[in-house]
Amino acid sequence: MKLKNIDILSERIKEAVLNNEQIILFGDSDMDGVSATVVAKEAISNFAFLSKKELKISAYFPDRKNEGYGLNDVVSAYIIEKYPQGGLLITLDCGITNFTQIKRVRAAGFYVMVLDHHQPVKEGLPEADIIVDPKQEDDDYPFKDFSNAGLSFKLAEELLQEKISPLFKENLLELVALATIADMMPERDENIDYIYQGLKNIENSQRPILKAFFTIYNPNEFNSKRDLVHRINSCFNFGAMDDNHVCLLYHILSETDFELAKEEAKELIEENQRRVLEINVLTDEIKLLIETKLGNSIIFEGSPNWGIEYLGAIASRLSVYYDKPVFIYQKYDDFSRGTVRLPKKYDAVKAMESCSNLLITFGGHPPAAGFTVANNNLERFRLALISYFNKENGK
Ligand SMILES: [Mn+2]
Repeated sequence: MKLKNIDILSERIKEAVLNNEQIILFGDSDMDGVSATVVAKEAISNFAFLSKKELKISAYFPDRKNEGYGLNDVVSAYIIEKYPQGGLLITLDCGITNFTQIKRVRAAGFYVMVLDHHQPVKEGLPEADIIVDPKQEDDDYPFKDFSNAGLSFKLAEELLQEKISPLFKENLLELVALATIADMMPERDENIDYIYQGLKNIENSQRPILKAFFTIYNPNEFNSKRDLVHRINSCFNFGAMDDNHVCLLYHILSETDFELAKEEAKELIEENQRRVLEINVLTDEIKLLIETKLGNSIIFEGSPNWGIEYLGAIASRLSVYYDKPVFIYQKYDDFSRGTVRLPKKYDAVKAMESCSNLLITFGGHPPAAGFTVANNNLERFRLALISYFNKENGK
C-alpha cells in the first residue's frame, strides 16, 4: 500500500534529474516545512549522485511575517521571474490551498507538484500536475497524520528504494522526528516508528547542527531526551529569511561544517532566550486584557504590536490555560493575520470553514491553524466564531 501518487511523483522527479531539468522546492518556513524541504533535497541529491547526474536544484520559502503563508503572490512572482524557462516546482508543507498561484506558475511554464499534509478545503484541489496529500479524498492509505517531513521521507524511500543506506535513512529520520514533534502530529502508527528511529541515536547525529546542540547542551540538565528535543525545536522556531527567499533555518540544517554549526547553535540558543522573554511578556499582557471577558466561549484578541512570529506559542499556552479556542492576531493597516489554537475536542479548520466568506485566507490543522482577515470583517468574524462554538458547546 502506497500513498496516492507518491510513485508518479517520484518517477517525474527521476525523469527531471536524468534530463537535467531545473528543480525548485518551495517549502513552508516553519520547522516541518524546512525539514520536509531538506529531506526532499537530500534524497533527490542522493538519487542524482547514484545516477551520476549533475543536479539543478534550489529551494525557496515564504516570508511568513511579511508575505503570509504558502506559495503566496510575492514568491510565485519571484520564482516566475527568476526561472523564465520554467522548471519542476514542488511545494512542501503548503500548496494544497494555493489555487490561483498554482494556476499562475503553471501558465508560466512550470510543472507543479504538491506534496502537502494539510487538509484540502471543501472547494477542492488546486490544478497541479501531481498531488500527494494523504488527506485528499481518494487516498486510501490507512494512516493520514504524517508530518510533511514524514511525507518527504516517503518520497525518499520511493526514489531510492533499496539503495537507501541505513545511515542516510537514520539521518533523514532525525529531521522527520523533530518535525513530527514540532508540528504536533499525533504519535500513532508510523509516526511512533519515525520518532523512535529518529531520536534513538540523535545525540551522535551526522548532521552538524544537531550534533552541535547535543555538544552544547548538557543532557543532565533536562528531564529527558524528549525535553531536550523540545528545546532544540524551540531554538529552530525563529522564521528569519535571507534576501533571496531562503529560510536561514534551511541553511542551518544543511550546514556541513561542525565548527560553524556550533557557532550557529550558540546564536540560536541566545536568540531563543530573547524570544522566550518576549513571549512571557506578551502572554501576561494578553491574559490581563482578557481577564474581564472570561464569560466568552472563545478568546479573540489582536493588536498592531503583537508580532505574528510569537503568536503561535502564545496561543498554545492560552488555549491550554483557559481550555478555550484561541484566536489572536497581529493587526496591520487593512487586514489582520492571526493564529488559532484550540482544545482537542474542537476543529479549527471546520470552525473557519463555517465562516470562510469573511476570510481572505485560512488553513492548517484541526488543533492549530492560521487566518488572514480584512479589518472591516474582524467583528463579523468574531461573532460568527462565537455562534459556531456556542453551537459546538450545545448552547
Ligand atoms: Mn506541517
